[in-house]
Amino acid sequence: MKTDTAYPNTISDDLIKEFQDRGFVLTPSVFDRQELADYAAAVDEEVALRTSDDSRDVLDKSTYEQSFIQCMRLGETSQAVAPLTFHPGLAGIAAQLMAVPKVRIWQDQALYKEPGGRETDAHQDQTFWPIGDVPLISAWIPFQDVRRRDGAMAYVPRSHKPGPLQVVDITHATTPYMILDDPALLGEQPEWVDVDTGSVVWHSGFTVHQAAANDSEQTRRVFTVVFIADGYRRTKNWPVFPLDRAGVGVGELMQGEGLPLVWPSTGILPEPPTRKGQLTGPQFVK
Ligand SMILES: O=C(O)CCC(=O)C(=O)O
Repeated sequence: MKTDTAYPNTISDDLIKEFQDRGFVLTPSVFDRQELADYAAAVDEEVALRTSDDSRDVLDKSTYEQSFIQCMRLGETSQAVAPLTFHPGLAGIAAQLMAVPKVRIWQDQALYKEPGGRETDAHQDQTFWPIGDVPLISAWIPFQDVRRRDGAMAYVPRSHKPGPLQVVDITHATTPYMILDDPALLGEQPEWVDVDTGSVVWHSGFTVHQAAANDSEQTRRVFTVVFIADGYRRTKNWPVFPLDRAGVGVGELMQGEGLPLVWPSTGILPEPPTRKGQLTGPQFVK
């Protein structure tokens, strides 16, 4: 199969170094406004479909649901969203920032923070999953300009360096660990990042991050895509939908259905898996 190894978006050495030193970086103008508006419309449509039977007011939702409407793996259920999830430009940036030759999709999701929606508690992503220290990076792609009062993100500089800290239960099923007080962060404070439409903010799997409450009148519409380096093995047996669906056991390479290679790009969209996850929420179920 023909693969393309020329990056559609070449990232400067300075930005790569910034990401590796600080654990997050903003890449400006990854999408032009019209291209992103088309993707945004596709994601809006899929989120609307998946949540059509939920008319609850934000304040009547669970604490977790008040942080955002969460719809995962939209690229598997919407042909119009798939080109965003599997966008070679994004996958190529992920490969450059992680400095790895091959990249797989871990997940995509819409995180729509409603007006009046609460903050997203500070946490690390990678400690949620039984995947050890595989290089992992997340692209945070807002569909509109986002400032702190809209629900912007803040990242703790260099917080990826100590690796895994205590897991934060952002679902609030148990009291979440106050990770911002962890001594391993050496007193570093979260830095708020304003993002303009078309730009993308990237963070590493161990970077501590949070999002502000949405004090605006509009829903904060964000799409995220999480990438892992190819060639790493599952490290723990606790359940996780994408590895369990692909039949990846402990010690086996993380690959298979729903975990497609996206860099280098083949230019062909992957076949959607036959088994889909839950329509909303964190897709805990096997
Ligand atoms: O957008 C948010 O509210 C949280 C996003 C987040 O935690 C993530 O992308 O890892």
